[in-house]
Amino acid sequence: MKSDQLWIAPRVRGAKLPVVALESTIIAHGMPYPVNVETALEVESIVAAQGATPATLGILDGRIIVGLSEAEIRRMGSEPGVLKACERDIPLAVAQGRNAAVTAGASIAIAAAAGIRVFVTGGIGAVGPHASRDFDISADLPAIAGYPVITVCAGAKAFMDIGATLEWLETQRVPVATWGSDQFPLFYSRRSGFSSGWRVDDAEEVASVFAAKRRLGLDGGLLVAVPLPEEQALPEEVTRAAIHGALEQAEAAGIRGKALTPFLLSKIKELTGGRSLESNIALIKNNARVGARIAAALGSMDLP
Ligand code: PSU
Ligand code: MN
Repeated sequence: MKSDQLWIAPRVRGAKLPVVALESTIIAHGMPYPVNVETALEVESIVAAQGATPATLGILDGRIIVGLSEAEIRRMGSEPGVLKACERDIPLAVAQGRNAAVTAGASIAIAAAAGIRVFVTGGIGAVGPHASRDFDISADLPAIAGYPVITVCAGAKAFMDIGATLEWLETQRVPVATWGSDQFPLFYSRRSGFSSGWRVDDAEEVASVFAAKRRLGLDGGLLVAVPLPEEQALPEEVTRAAIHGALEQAEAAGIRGKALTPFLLSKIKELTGGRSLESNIALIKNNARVGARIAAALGSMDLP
């Protein structure tokens, strides 16, 4: 993607502080209004409070915007008909002058074009629960593997196939760190039963491995999975029961493709009596804190 095709907000273009990119699918399709808008604005404040500059990404009227204003975030979160754009949908949204929220993968592509090195989301899309039969592997994964951006998340969304996702990331040369834990998290819950093999306890270590990857001339990104603090996480059995119920309902209703993730998120919310949404809000804020610290650590390094 060419950087001259982006609308970079002046406060992002002129930023003296390191920039952290944020996505908008979580706003338009991942959470209900108005908590979606409130959360997006709070996440921006958290990034700013940690000494970094937040830049929420999205497409409005066909323009790819790096650094949505508060009013633009509100549009994203409340207007009907906002597309969910993964990377392949960006040209369509631009050519047709559409409003589109960008997924993690699309955000990573835009961040790379804008020269932003750190991207924060809630949970990435990954190898789907029936991938061996329906080939549903999120376009988030090849973006993480292909662009020089560090993605900070709470793991893959809980209904993904975590084991297969970690295998995919290894095949595609993505270093995967787990933050302060030996286990890869399960989005709303702290433990998935899988290890990534690399535990980190500080932002400098993440930054130094990314810097080494750049100096070695190796393309692509790095994934950091941050488990929620115990007090805010859902017990693993609550998450697993809700996933099971939600997947059954999706199957019965024949939900497929890009509609699946928003459907499952909202069913899981119903099945947990709203607790999953609370965890989702807590985890994105937690990830923002970690992402801003990594951006600050990177900011003091010389990166090729
Ligand atoms: N994280 C959340 N909620 C979300 C998403 C991430 O906490 O809704 C979005 C991201 O934009 C991610 C997308 O890219 O879900 C994945 O969709 P799919 O599984 O269809 O690729
Ligand atoms: Mn998918």
